[in-house]
Amino acid sequence: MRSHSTIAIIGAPLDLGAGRRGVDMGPSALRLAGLNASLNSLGYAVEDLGNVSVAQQESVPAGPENAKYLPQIAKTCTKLAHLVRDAVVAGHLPLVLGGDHSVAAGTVAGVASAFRQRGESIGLIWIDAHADMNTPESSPSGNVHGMPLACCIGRGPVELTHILDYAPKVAPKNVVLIGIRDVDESEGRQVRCSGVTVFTMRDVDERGLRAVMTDAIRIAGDGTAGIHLSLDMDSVDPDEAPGVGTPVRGGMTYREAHLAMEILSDSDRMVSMEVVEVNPVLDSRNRTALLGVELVMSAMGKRIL
Ligand SMILES: [Mn+2]
Repeated sequence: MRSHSTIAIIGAPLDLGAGRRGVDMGPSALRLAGLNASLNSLGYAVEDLGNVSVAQQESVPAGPENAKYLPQIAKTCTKLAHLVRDAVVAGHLPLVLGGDHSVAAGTVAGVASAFRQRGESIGLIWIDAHADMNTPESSPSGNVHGMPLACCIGRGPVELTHILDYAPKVAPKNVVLIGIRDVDESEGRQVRCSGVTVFTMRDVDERGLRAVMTDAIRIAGDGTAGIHLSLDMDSVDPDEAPGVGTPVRGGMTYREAHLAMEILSDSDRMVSMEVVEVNPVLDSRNRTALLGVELVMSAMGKRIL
């Protein structure tokens, strides 16, 4: 018996947090890859809420050099947080389609806040090539998509840490970062003192994904009402997922990525999910979005047999 029968899809075509353009087409690419019908085929009712509105990059000032487009990103993330919270309160499983990874500040705020109203907390599994734990003070680029995990644990610009008026959204002891292989130097210091559990690609190589995911689910699930999965498509090796803004060699294989989703699905602890950083401009025949849909399917319970 599944704990959710309806999936609420919310597109967040945000590209203001990324250094390269095109990621705003991510939600279209994922829908075009057959997302909604695929979820239907697994037996879910799908409620597609469309896309949240996003400012057009050409029509707004870039704003602060160390956190570009911060006011506009905060506005979109706040709208997204409300939609996500309402979906959780309605008993649905929200599935957010990015957009660059800064949308996670909104998604996580919405999910966490819905459970907080019931006196409960959530855990967070963040699968990514990067740590996304920069702050405006540490960021070499000023691109906000390198900051959302820091925001979720209460570090960073108040416009993002305090969406829905409180922080942190998730306790660091319930946050697990998996798959990283490219960390900025000053960001690395912030990761090490954050209290977040990190499994780098070396851990995945040495211990295997089964062991890493088992630990991750235990840590993110410890004392929490459920787990949010934030899946950055750049976690997968660029050979399989070329359509991302910041590809890094040495990522998860096709099967490792599926296995991570299958193990999380088996746990029945996932309460919400997002897929981010699909960039059709950099992709080849939409294969990164097609893989994204496949991974969503595995996370939502599709089995080989
Ligand atoms: Mn990311």
